[in-house]
Amino acid sequence: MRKNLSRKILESHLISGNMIVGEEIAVKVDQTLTHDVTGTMAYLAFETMNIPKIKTELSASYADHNLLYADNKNPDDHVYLQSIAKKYGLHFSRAGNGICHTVHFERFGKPGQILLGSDSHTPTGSAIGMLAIGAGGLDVALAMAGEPLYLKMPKIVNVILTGKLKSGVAAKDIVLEMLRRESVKGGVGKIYEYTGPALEYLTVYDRSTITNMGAEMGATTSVFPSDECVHEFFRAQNREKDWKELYPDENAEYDEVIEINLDTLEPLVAQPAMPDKVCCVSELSKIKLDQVFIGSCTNASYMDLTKAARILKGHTVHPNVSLVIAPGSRQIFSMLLRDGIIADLVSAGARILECGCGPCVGIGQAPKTNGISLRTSNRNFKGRSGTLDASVYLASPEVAAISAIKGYIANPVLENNLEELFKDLREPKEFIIDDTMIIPPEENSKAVEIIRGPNIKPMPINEALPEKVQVHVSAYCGDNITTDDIIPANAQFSALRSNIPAISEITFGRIDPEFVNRAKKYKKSIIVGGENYGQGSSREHAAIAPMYLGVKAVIAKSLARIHKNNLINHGLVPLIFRNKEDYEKISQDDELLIENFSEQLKSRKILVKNLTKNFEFETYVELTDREVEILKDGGQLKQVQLKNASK
Ligand code: MIC
Ligand code: SF4
Repeated sequence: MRKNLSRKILESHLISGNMIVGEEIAVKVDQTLTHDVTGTMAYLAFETMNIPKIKTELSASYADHNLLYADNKNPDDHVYLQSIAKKYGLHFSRAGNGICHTVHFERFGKPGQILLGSDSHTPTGSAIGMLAIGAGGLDVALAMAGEPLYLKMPKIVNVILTGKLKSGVAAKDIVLEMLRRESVKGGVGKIYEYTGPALEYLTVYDRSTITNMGAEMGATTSVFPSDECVHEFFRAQNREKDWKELYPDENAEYDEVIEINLDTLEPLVAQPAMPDKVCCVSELSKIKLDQVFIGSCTNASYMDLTKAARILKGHTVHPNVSLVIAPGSRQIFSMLLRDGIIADLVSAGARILECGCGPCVGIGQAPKTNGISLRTSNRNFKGRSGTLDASVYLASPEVAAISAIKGYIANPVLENNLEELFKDLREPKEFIIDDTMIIPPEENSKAVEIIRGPNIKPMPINEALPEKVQVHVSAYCGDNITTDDIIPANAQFSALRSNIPAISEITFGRIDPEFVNRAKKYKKSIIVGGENYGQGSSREHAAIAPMYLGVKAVIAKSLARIHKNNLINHGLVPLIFRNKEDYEKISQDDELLIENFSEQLKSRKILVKNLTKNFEFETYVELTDREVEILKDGGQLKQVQLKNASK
């Protein structure tokens, strides 16, 4: 068999299973990453495992999301994470050092390795020829404890890129084109593997924009080969020893093929409020803007911001627009400062934020009432910017910069001097290397004390699966419900990530403010969802908080990969409608009954009685035997507890 790159990496890490599409495989994890909004839960879980040191080759913990210190919560969490890193042998990237995904591939990623991260955009790292995969915090904790990663063998889809982008069209437009074609659920169960002659024109940062937003299609990951361009990048990072060449075999076999001719691409934009609502900028009427944000783990590289600066130089941001910019990492920030680019941005009226996630996830810089914001980030879900009535568009830094000047969403290709403006721009040959904001692991850490602030509450653990579940429908949701809908993120809510009792109070808060009272009234309940339930962020709070409020299971038309795993990990049964029409027959507050739950789970066919409407319908589960056992025990942590108790 002529092997593709993804298969080669998976095979070299295979611990068990057959690499047949859809079958469960277990692979060794070399590296992990966590950050401050998923890390606390991951380490609270890790602490319960009683393991003296992490067992991965390298694990890194980042402080990059919760950077606003409005009260004690975020700084307390950062102190906790730093003490955990010291105790268990992790690298700790301090607040100010940059966004986890960017810093990780700059300083730690290695071609050919497997990285597991408790963030849905972990695939960003696959830009350098590693397989970087997003997961819930508990999966990452287990990987740090030396457990393999279990995943369904994905389909490997070859995306062949031909042609060349014209000036003003960017890597962002390639991935927006993918979203236009594939939709927010088109990537579920797939790895997109990029090849083709156009790769020679795409830098590592361009590639990282594309691998980053593979997450928006629900893909397991997206990967590029480790070619000469990646080699150059490792040289520039002074990490040549970590580089190795990695390509798919010639004429490698793939499960599907997609071709994109870059000559034909135009600047694209994702319209509110889904990343796949993509159209050409030129199709839009002049949409007036209140805010432009250039930043996030998708598009905050040296070249992204340099191109924006070139466009902005000599102009002032439109009087009605607030332009905010956050460099992706301290390395990028330092180089932009050195080369006078920040000065150009500031002269044009840009507001510079610290290196971190910030506005991308509603942590500061919310738009005004009914505000219209254009962003280079990756998600434009309703409410994610911090206000429910905002309309958020997603586009490249080039579109963002020209639009910030004009005051409406504008097409940079129509600016006839762009080619000239970008003519001499090259990725730097050397980067500023300064790891002083990364605290390396400590050798002798036995005496290290874990420091816990008052906001850090223990991880709640589920009960064993009840045999009879007689529950009410506490939430009845439509299609494409995101984990942002289930657990909203913004400056205020993200500060509650280490406190499940507190954060559970905002479950579904933005879309269904009565949910929490309803769930509490029913004590035990079930959620009904449409297609692609739980898409988006990896936040396992979207499983833990409902579990804490007594939710026993979710019945949906289909489920997003990471969220489904999070449900299983925390003991909530992920049921799928056998006949999608049955979804319509159920209403909120209906009383449902499932009997002989564990027996039915084993058969994978679960009959549910609707006691309110007096009919029965069939659901099924796509679970391995291992997952059935986890659910019967009440989740992974409960299972570990049971195993420890029987020793
Ligand atoms: C996001 O982009 O939504 C986040 C915040 O980075 C999340 C992590 C989380 O909310 O726990 C993600 O992408 O997984
Ligand atoms: Fe941070 Fe936004 Fe990237 Fe999530 S998507 S890691 S919030 S920058």
